[in-house]
Amino acid sequence: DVVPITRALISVSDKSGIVDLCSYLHSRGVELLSTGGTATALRDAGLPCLDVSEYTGSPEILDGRVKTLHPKVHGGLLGVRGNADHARDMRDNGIGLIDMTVLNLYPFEATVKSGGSFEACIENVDIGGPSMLRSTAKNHAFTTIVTSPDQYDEVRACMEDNGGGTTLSLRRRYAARAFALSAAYDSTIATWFGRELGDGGGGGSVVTTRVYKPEFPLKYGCNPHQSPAGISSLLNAELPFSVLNGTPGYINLLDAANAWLLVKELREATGLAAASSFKHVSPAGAAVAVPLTEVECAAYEVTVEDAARLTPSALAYLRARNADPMCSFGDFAAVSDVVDEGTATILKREVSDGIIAPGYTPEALAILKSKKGGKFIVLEAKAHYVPEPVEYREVYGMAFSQRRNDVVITREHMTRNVVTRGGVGALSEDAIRDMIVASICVKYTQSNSVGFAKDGMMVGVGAGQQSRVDCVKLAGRKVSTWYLRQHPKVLGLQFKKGVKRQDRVNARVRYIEGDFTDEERARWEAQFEAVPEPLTEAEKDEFMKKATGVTISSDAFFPFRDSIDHASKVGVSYVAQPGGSVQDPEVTSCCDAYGMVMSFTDVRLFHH
Ligand code: 93A
Repeated sequence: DVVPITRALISVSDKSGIVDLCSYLHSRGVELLSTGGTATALRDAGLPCLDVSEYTGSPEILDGRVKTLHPKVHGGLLGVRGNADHARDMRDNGIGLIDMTVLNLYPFEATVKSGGSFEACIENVDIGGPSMLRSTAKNHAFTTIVTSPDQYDEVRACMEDNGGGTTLSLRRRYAARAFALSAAYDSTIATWFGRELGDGGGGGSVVTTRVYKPEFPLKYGCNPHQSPAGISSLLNAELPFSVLNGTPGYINLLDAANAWLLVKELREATGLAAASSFKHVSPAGAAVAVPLTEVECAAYEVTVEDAARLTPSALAYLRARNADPMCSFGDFAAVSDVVDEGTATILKREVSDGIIAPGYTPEALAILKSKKGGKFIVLEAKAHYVPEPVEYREVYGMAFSQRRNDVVITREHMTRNVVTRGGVGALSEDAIRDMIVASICVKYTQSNSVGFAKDGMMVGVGAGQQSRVDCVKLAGRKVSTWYLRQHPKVLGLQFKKGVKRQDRVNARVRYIEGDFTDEERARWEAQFEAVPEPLTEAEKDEFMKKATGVTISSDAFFPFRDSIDHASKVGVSYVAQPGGSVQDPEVTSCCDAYGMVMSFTDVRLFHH
């Protein structure tokens, strides 16, 4: 399998590392052929090399457009060793064998990114490079194609171990990478061309191609029978995170991507540390670091030791996880800031699948790695990752493309068109913050969605309902539950020792709901030291009368006033929605009647 290298053709635009590699090749007695700029670089470093033009007997012509496109180059690369007919053809035409090509292509993408003119971009479409790349890769049984400086060390090591030759396995791997590079190069050109012709890269008459490189296989997709499954990144890009611990699954990664974007945007919009808790690709909770009240500390079971650990990240996480702790069971969490020991300690006791954050202190990482018998998923988000502006997905054989939802939600959206009576003057700073928090939250919630926020924290998220009013009812029920978890009777529940954390969470919710069957009641009561007094409807209503200052944000307009009527029952004072319904005037006067302040943001935030 080992083929010795006797002659190599070197033609690189990116010249990093090339002198080192060629010094090595020279030291092994390899004859170097090279093109214009590359030859100059090698000679400047004192390495002997033969110009391709001299080798072929044909000068570089047409401003370099034709330099290696010659039978002496391609014949030398494509000739099958040991084939008598090929040997004869080569002899008759004065063609010698070339065993290796070291090459990288004209920087087309960099030219586009640096704002090069149409003509400059076209001039940077490499023709001779991809031709040599394909010839060498096709004939990989005998020839070695090296396409990136990150391969130079490995090539050198392989030659060193194999008496100056390369192995078939290395040549095959490099050939596969070369073809992928060639495909990605053409794909980039095709996509750019499409955009230049005005199709936005997203349809029209011009073909848009994408080339992905597999990153890692997934155990299965949405369900165990959906195998194989995997995760890929664009060939010229990278994944937006790295895996520090555990094996993420398909839904974990969908959760992680959305959860991370949500906290990143919350952080940027409010300047506060943020956290989110995702289940089935919608947030169960999300929050920014606002201090807790004493009653909240009791309701969220914050211990005296916890109180000492409440860094901004820990605070944001505690709030996000305690918006709807029943739904957050087995969640995927995201934190906007470096995760510290305090946050990790508080997270460790929750039942959770994983976390994504921009970094971890060594202490925090050690704590998280020990969770779930070592299987807790820890992802490190690349904070400065910038995705392509157009995103794609496939469903039932159709490829959908759209511009990413890159709208930046700001206070401007909340303040420029306050349509209710008091105008913008009726909005407090806290209300503006909560409108932003709730709107960013619905941006990453499956539609239809509404979100209720209070004190920088989501206190009820309604996701994936076909009617808006159902969404409001569902999320409104969560707001009531959140409030009633702070009722003295709930705080006073005396659990027996040994009742687990999540069972306590669920038992409190059932106490608030109160609709037990006889069977269920007996089992529920068994968890307490003494049978709790019921929490009556009258007591709940009385307590909820104190609810106020809640914000609701909706991902699209309210088509009827019914949603506002329902929202009024859970203390809503502020409303953010895009507006644009024929019933806007009725909805506005309804808000006025309840004394609510409503902003039209003019941005619809559907998410699927
Ligand atoms: O202009 S080309 O399309 N025509 C060619 O015949 C050719 N041969 C090599 N581009 C060609 N190349 C490319 O030149 C290589 O792919 C490489 O990127 C670059 C190296 O040029 P130089 O050695 O002059 O810096």
